[in-house]
Amino acid sequence: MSFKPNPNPNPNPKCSELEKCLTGIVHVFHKYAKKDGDATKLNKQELKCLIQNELPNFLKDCKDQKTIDELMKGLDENQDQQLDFDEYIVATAALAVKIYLDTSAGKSQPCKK
Ligand SMILES: [Ca+2]
Repeated sequence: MSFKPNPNPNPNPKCSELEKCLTGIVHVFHKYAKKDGDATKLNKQELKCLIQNELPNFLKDCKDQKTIDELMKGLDENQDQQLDFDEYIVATAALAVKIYLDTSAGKSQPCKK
């Protein structure tokens, strides 16, 4: 199956906040997954780049290779050493749950609205 990332990742300005956020989640996956030519999966290096560039506040303690290795192992459900979109979206949802729980508990957020 051929795959073509959307050349225009900027959502329509009329899109709602949630629509823009969801589009952004997909765009970030495409942006990093395509670096090795296979736009359908994130390898370990692509995951590391994604974390360093896109989650510098949320995962600031996940920058060393050992932590990246452990994170990949934990997220890689089918153990193929790569993250497909399903595995990525589970990780993204888990982060959203953590943000929700922290917000509900009154903890401060690094990226407050
Ligand atoms: Ca995998």
